[in-house]
This record gives sequence, C-alpha cells and structure tokens, in this order.
Amino acid sequence: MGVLLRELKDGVLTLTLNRPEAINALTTEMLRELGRAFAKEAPAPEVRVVVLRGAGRGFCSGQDLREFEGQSLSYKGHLRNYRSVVEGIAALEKPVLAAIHGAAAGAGLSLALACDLRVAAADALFTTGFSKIGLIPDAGMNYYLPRLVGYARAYELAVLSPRLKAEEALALGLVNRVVPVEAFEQEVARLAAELAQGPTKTYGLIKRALRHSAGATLEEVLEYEALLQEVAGRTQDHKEGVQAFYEKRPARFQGR
Ligand code: T3D
Repeated sequence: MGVLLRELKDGVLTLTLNRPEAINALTTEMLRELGRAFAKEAPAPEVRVVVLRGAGRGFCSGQDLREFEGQSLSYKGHLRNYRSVVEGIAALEKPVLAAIHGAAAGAGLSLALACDLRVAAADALFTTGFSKIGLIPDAGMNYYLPRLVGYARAYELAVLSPRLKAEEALALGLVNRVVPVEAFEQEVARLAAELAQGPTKTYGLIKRALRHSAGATLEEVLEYEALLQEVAGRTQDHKEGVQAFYEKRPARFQGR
C-alpha cells in the first residue's frame, strides 16, 4: 500500500496519510503525492469534497525527522513540497475537511490549518512542535495560525508549543467541532456527505470571496463579492435552491 491512500465515493475524495508506524510523519514522497492529489485529482468534477485524514492512531506528526538525518538540507527546496500542498488546498474550489484524531503536530498541524474545516475527535492532541526542535513554524502555519486564533495566542502556541487537548483547541478556534471518539467516523462521514450534496460551485465562490477578503479593503471586498455573485446567481443550484424554497422542500443540488 502507498503512503497516500485515495478513495472516491459519492463525491467524497478521502485522502489518507498512510505511515501509521510514525504517526503519518510526512516524507517527500508523501508530500509530492498530496500535491498531485490536490492539483490533479481533486479538481475532477466527480469530486465535491475532500477529506484529509491519517491512518492508524493519529492524524500526522509533521515532517519525518528521520528523512534527512545527517544531511544538510536546503529548506527552500524542501519547503516547495509543502507549498504545493498548501497552495493546492487554497486553490481548490471545493471544501477540504481535516478529520483529526490523535496527534496533529508540526507541519501536520500546518496542513490541518490549511484545510477549510477541522473536525476533531475528543482524543485529538495539537502541538505546533517546531520550536521544540529549534525551528520556526512553516508549511503555511505563519499565515493560518494568527488568522485563526489572533497574534498573541499564535505567538504563545508557536513559542511555547504546548500540547493542547481537543476541547482546548476548540476553545481557541483551532478546530470547528469536537466529537466523541466513538462518534467521530460517523460525524466525519455525515459532514462530508452534507458538503458533497451542497451547491459545490457556490461553495467554491464562497471560498474565493472569504480568502480574497484576507488582504482586501472593504471597498475591494464589496466589489469582488458583487462580481462573484454574478456567477453564483447564474448557477443551476441557485435556481434549484429558490425553487425548493417556493415548494417548501429540501433543495437537490447538482454542484453546478
Ligand atoms: O526538518 C525539516 O524537515 C523541516 C520541516 C519541519 C516541519 C515539522 O513538521 S517540524 C515538527 C516535526 N514534528 C515533531 O517534532 C513531532 C515529533 N513527534 C512527537 O512529538 C510525538 O511523536 C507525537 C506528539 C506526534 C505523538 O506522541 P506519541 O507518544 O503518541 O508517539 P511516539 O511514541 O512519540 O511516536 C510513535 C512513533 O512515531 C515513534 O517511532 P518508534 O520509536 O515507535 O519507532 C516515533 O519516533 C515516530 N515519530 C513520531 N513523530 C515522528 C516520528 N518519526 C519521524 N518523524 C516524526 N515527526
């Protein structure tokens, strides 16, 4: 079996990091496969949501610290592999859901933060980890962490690198929801199915609008949202949503 498992079912592409013996520590091979999956496989029309998760007892322990043992590493070159994944997630106009159980550490946490939504099992454990080995956060954590939790908390998490339990991560806004361990699989499947049956094209436009707002003025946001609404307002799903409202029934979205 490969280091990245893929399963496509009912519009849900599940990508599973598969090195459970090292809590799915990330290798170059794994990152390249992930980059390819987000750039080449996830954009296919039959995919309507992507779930990123880990095999075995955790989500991801970050960069495999044994991969470059004894070598002098070019970080600039090495981090390009992370960049492709993080940019791939951001560019994908579909929801990307991180399903986190067990540990999410270092660049594993960075990847989870780069996703659009995070569901955590009650046994999840979060740590930035980088400073514990004398590194600064990377793989996009410097972008996402302060945006999610604010500067002071991001600084504290990056510098002191505490181990946070799932409920603490929820209180900080690092994850969207925490689910009991025994209900985790079911809740991930339920949420993924809900997203896969949604107005996919519109979800993509929502992602674009929200991401654009991070670096824009109010005037630019108002301008851009009007532009995107021109597109959303012409989708089949908008028509269907309004029709379903008139007919007092649930909408049947086709994702276009
Ligand atoms: O250098 C660069 O490439 C630059 C890029 C850096 C990006 C980063 O991600 S830096 C941060 C790297 N990650 C870490 O520092 C986290 C290291 N791991 C841990 O702190 C803990 O393992 C966990 C909190 C994730 C889980 O703890 P626990 O007690 O549940 O498991 P464990 O016993 O520590 O680990 C189980 C096995 O996984 C163990 O292997 P063994 O002894 O059974 O053969 C352990 O060595 C291995 N493992 C865990 N994390 C990594 C790893 N192997 C390689 N790389 C890892 N990151």
